[in-house]
Amino acid sequence: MQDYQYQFIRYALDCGVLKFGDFQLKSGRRSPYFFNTGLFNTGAMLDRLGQFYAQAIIDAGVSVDVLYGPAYKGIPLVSATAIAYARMQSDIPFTFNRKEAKDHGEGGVLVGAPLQGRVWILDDVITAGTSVRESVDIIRAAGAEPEGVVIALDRQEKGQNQRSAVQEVESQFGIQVLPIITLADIVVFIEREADYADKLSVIREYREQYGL
Ligand code: OMP
Repeated sequence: MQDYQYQFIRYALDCGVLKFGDFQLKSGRRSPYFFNTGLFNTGAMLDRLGQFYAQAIIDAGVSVDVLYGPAYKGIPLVSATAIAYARMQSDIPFTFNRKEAKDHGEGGVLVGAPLQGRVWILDDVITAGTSVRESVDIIRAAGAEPEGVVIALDRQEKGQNQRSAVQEVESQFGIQVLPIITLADIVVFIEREADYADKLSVIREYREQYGL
């Protein structure tokens, strides 16, 4: 694990974004941990979050022409990441969508730069992988091709069949998934940090049940 990934886990814990407890997931699964990126909710936190996303993209060495943030949660993500990426690497365009199409003024569902070239989607978490499809459809409808999706956390869970949800997303849409961290990274962090040692057994049990 890279140093920035370790720092990201520590930062998520400090901000209350990564929590341990008993949580019901969108997929219906009950999880002993939850990652709520909506709690990166001050200007300084968002600034730092954008830097982590930009770092993950730079670290992967991928080429990006446009960043795309799906409404609603992706809108601050794409804004913060575009700012951080401009400071750290180069100035690139970004776009987001509206949930409701606008029938007056400039119209349409897309706001920002035209979608063209290598488009990277910015999302929060992949568990079962259901939320990526909509973004892929919107990008293709605009005549562009999604290249990949950057997420804060890959929970490394099974998807619809025996592969991981991320592998399913990658093969179904022909795109790359780039997580800042994975559940495996969180496990390494817990193993190293004595304060969280009591969380290890429940996380391991959960992994046995839903992980690969
Ligand atoms: P999938 O669409 O099943 O991959 O679930 C991902 C979505 O679940 C995210 O976009 C969140 O809305 C939510 N989620 C989290 O934000 N954090 C978690 O740790 C787990 C989930 C979840 O419900 O699975």
